[in-house]
Amino acid sequence: MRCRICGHDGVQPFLDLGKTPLSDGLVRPENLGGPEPRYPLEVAFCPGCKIVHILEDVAQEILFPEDYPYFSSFSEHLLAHSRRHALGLVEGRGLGAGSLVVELASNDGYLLQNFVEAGVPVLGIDPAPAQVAQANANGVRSICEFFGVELAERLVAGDYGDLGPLQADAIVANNVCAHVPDLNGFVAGMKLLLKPGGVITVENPWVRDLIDHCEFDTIYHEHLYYHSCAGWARLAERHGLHLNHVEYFPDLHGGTLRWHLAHEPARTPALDAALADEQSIGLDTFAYYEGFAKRVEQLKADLLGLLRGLRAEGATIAAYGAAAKGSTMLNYVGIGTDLVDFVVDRNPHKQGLLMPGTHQPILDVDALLERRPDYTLILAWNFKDEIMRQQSAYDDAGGRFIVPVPRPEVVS
Ligand code: JHZ
Repeated sequence: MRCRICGHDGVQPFLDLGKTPLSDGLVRPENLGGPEPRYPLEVAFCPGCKIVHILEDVAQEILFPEDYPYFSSFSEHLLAHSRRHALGLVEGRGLGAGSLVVELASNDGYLLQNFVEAGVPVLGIDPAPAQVAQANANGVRSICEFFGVELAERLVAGDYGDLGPLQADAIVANNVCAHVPDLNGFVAGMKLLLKPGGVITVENPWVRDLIDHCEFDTIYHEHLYYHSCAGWARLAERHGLHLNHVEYFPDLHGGTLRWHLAHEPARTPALDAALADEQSIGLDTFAYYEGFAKRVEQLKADLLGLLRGLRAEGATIAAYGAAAKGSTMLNYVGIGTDLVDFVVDRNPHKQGLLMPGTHQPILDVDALLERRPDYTLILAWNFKDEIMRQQSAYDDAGGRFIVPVPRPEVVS
């Protein structure tokens, strides 16, 4: 019950999703029937630092094994968003051949490749070996490491391979600050690595959208924290950084904020407005989170009712997206192979494996047209527009989609 970030010993739980398997722990068919550990998944609000946490700490080596299957490059929407972000930094900060951009959790180089194209030197840092190998093969210089103060110290001192001493003009940390147990060490490391006058941008889904749109499935063991402006203002202050600006991307991952931090103060009216807005709705108080569990239970009942009803009528149902959030959805709601036959996903690293806990086989997306399930539950609902556009032939052939959040709905 002690907060990992500020040490407060009275964090307030508000949602218990029971024991679930690891969301990216896709099962090899040959291991079916073997042990598949489940871990408690309970969420709490910290009245000290205002950050929402899960209570369970699964070891990083277990959460992020060598064969971690998430590759960022399978969504056109995310690639386009990342390109705009990169080009915006190049132009806005005047980056060029003499600059350095460091990305933390750079995955397969999906974002940094835009800087490389623009002639800006980069360094990607990510603990997943296959993704780092892919990035390097694509010409995006990357190292395979977990980031924290120690690594930052080595990089700044020039004590890392032949990299030489370095500091960054821009540090990008997208969808990683939910994943790091020692978030204080991570932020302190970013501060060390940042040149005077440089900028840090951090993107993460906004906890307000999680709560308001019932995006409970984005809660899983990899995601230790659920972020807000109120939380980042305190974190930045604790580490002697300035939180200066925030941008909102409502259609990315269910609602994403991008925070801008620097050594120097340059606070914008947009940040002031966002902080005031969070305060006015009480996002920095426990009351905001109290009714959430009931709404999650209702969504579970509605989705189960819908799927069982369709099955009772003889309909066949598949799912789209072997996403980590898909695993929370299937396991918490209790959607086994009796309701959903198979899951499709474009990522070949996921195909041929089985969903954690519920064990639907993961197939190539062509299976939708080949097998023509009557309904397809979009587990990667954050990309629903892109997926439905891409699957227009399935739609034309009479297939229908089910979008599970903010409330289960059949669409076509
Ligand atoms: P996706 C990811 O979570 C990873 P996940 C991570 N845990 C994180 O923090 C959040 O994002 C923010 C597939 N797909 O990205 C690709 C298609 O097959 O929403 C993915 O397997 N065809 C670090 O795993 C999955 O769907 C498509 O056209 O919950 C989407 O997973 C598209 C667009 C995606 O999130």
